[in-house]
Amino acid sequence: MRTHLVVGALLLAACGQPSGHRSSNSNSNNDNQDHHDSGNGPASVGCTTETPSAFAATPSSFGVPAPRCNQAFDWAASTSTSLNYELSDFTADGQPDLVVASDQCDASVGDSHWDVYPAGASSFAAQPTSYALPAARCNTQFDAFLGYQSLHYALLDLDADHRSDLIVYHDNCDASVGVDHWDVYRGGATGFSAQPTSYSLPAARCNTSFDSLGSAASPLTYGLVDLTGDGRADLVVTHDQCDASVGSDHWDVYPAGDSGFAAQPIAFALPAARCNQPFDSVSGVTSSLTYALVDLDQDARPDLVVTHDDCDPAVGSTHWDFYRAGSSGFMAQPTAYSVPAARCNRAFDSLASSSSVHYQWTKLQCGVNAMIVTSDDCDSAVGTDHWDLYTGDAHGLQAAPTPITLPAPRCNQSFDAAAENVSSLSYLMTDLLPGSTPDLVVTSDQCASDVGASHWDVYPLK
Ligand SMILES: [Ca+2]
Ligand SMILES: [Ca+2]
Ligand SMILES: [Ca+2]
Repeated sequence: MRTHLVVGALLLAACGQPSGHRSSNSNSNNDNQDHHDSGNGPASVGCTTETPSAFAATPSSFGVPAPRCNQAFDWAASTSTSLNYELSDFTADGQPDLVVASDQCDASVGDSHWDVYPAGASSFAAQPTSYALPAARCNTQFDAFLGYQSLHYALLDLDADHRSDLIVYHDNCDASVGVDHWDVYRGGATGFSAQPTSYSLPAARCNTSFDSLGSAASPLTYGLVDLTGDGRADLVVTHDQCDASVGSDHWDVYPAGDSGFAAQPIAFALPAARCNQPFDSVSGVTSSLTYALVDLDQDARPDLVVTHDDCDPAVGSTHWDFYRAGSSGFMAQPTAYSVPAARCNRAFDSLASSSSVHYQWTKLQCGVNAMIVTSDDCDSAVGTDHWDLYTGDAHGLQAAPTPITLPAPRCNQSFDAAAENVSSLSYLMTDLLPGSTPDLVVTSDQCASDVGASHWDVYPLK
């Protein structure tokens, strides 16, 4: 069963830096988890940026392990009952590895260990390496990448060492978890620590404890965002029903430290509300205002970016307004970030669009920001023979796009989206080969049965 789109895999690693854990967006819990990738530091010194112009015309073969439990590795992730796996970097070298969290044909996987197939130059290892798991707790095994039954857990690189840590943030059998601390099993070279470390939490606010990785619900809205720029996600309260100033003139930030979040928050200044909409969430799509946290000036702190404002039609049409993040808050006044003119009557007033024009905000090598247009209802060549790329600098996106030549369609399916998982062809853009440039990776092709069974086809971006 291939029903699992790895959205985070579209956000590509910065040059030479391992990407942080990419969260899986397929869970159906109500926590509104807001995982922010903390691995995108400033562009590396000496990193050379060249605007790419094409994917390779012919693919390279990248070996995948043999099918397990009658399930082929024919997509980037699977949550089927026979096999639960995903792409995630467990060797801290920046390349995503294939990690199996459960296998219906091998009960030890998900009980004592996960199986990791490290990625190499031209294949994943044929045989897996065991990655040790902590013992089950509250009658719950760690047999998935996140849990939300009696035990709530997820992967997050809490100590910024480029290895995912296993965070238990709620435990039906231990009421202290999620009240005064989270339990952290740190990720090491050969497994998670057998015993958890306590990671302290601030006191509950407005009768709400921090027993989730983020909440969009009243009375307390919070998320995990690295606002201090040290690579560790901080606990950020953006709305508090018991304190009206939070979400109106500042957010409360509890910086992440070695052994916990700070006990007392730092006030992080907010700009004034716009179009009657306060900035009371880490990202907002309301009827009047669309904004998100994006590091536009590449200083490792996410900036507050308004991409649409009903009260100012120029925003989203000629430019975005961004409020640069500093050490104690966002600037009070915005800076304009130019955006290209609308295409096919679709404005660039969002980070992604899947209507008449498909576009997606992304990161290229060296952490360069860019917008990729993968299809355009008014221009059929886009998505059949090329994508359009608008690269960004500190002031905005290019006004005119650079075409990126695509490989020829396969099995009658053209590459008209950044990721597609349909019956004839499955592909995604991710940084699979060593070298930190994005690759177009075909994981299955109904017209070529060996793809997904013995190898994936990889078209590097050049
Ligand atoms: Ca870690
Ligand atoms: Ca931080
Ligand atoms: Ca910034």
